[in-house]
Amino acid sequence: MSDVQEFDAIIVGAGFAGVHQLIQFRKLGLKVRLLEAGGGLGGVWYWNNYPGARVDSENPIYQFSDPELYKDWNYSVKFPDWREIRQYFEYVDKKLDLSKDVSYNSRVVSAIWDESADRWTLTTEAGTVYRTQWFSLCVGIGSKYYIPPFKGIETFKGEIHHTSRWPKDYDVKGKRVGVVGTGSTGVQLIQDIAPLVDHLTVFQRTPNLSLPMRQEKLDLEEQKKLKDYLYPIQFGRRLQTFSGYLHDLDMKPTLETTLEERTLAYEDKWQKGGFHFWIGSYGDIFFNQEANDVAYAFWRDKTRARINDPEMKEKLAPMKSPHPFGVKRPSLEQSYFEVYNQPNVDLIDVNKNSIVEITPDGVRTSDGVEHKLDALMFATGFDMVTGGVTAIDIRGQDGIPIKEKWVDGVRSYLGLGSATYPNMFWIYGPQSPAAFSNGPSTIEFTSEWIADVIKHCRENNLSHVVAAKEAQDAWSEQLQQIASMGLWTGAKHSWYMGSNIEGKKVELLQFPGGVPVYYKAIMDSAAKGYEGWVFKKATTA
Ligand code: NA7
Repeated sequence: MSDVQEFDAIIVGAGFAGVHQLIQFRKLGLKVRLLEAGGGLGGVWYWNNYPGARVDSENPIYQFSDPELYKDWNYSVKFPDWREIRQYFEYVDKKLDLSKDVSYNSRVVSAIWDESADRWTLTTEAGTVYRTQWFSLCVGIGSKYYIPPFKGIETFKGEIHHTSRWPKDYDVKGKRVGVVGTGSTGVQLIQDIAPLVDHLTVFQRTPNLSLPMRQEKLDLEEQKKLKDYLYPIQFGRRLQTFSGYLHDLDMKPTLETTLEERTLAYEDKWQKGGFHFWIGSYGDIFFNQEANDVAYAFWRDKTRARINDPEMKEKLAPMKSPHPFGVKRPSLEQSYFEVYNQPNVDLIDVNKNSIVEITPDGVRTSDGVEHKLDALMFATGFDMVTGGVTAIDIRGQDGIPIKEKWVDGVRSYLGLGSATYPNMFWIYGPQSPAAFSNGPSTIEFTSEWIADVIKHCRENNLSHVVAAKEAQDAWSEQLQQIASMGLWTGAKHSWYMGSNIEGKKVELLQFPGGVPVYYKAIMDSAAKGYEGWVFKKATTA
């Protein structure tokens, strides 16, 4: 065991969460190491380099709120692409000299708790072993990609990839490209490559109820002026809105508005773009089907007007909603629907013509047609929210892997940790607001909460802290109870519910009560002496 590396704290994952956690742990004076599977900082922005990959959160709030960091950084657009976000991470890295505490290309495969020593042993794929008292999982919600087990997949002769492993510098110009999946990734990829390819064949299972992004250039001088007086207010505002954005849900019931009133409101949100029409509009779309139908009708009519062919209109924006609007995550698009007016683009509805097999030359559908392709790209998503956690063999006090524990459903307390897994926390993971919120908004206060509880342990000679089972059961049940009031189950396949992955337990995986309620819940627990958490006294002072 001589080459075991000892640390106070190990962080796994170097996206927004891991980087913030590293900064916090340094402030505490911990001897800390961040282990990252990729070759750079950025998390999803390190891996997702497909053409068109860009964030759907709008700036200035898709960055850290520390004035020392934002004072010298300026995004060029409201919704930056992966390149610019990676530049942002490089900037933060340089400014804070982060990489000296990071081990890249280090994928953690197991984490085993040693109760007698109150320490975790983490092992990487390459066999490097680390021991640590504190263990923070910052693996994000989309780190384990998913390709459905299509027959014949190994026989395809052309380029075949999941979108999160897009081949570097792969040029689609003049190629016949197939894309399976029309989630957020598919929409971004399709609209970007459609003007370049020779032919595009899109395989769609569920139409994406995408919203107009309305991208904007950000003026440098204007940004500089706003930093002094407006940014602090905007960053503060993130804790007061349902999703940690600057806009908020309107809690007035849709059907209590007049037709004129709501049409004006809808039009306003539509013109503002981004998520305004979704999580900046009437909140009852999430639990009132009638209200939801009204919002869907507005979306549908706006969208159909952009599509020329009547059959295409019905495939992309059907008269009857494929599922309640907004219970699957809408993508933000810029020219997505116009793509389908191009003569070189086919849209295959796999509900009517399912994918029977992948052949050496393309994809055969159930109508017998072989769609000839040079490249086949799977925009088929991820084992979202839980996949990054359960991919690691994590064993706590009873030695049972967390993957097994969660077969019948996620169990967590406050979306921060789980009973029998002491000193292990996660940020932006299962049963937290995660992707129901702007990432950095939730990440920052959660990361601070974890640093605070560690500080509390160190000041009070406590060697470990673990979620109490009763508190965990109450939290998990309350979450599913709130979920049951909503329309979430109205979508057949949805990563929000885990129903995008065959055999995965169907349940809401994120906390649906909004950022302010979540923030209050975790802060209340801390204020009441960390109610719901159990501490162990250290044997030595
Ligand atoms: P998503 O949103 O899970 O989208 C995956 C897409 O792949 C979606 O359109 C699926 O259809 C489709 N899919 C999955 N399996 C199949 C099969 N077997 N046949 C045909 N089509 C299939 O993943 P993304 O990467 O787009 O986005 C993930 C999140 O990352 C995103 O929401 C952001 O928060 C960032 P379905 O809709 O399930 O019918």
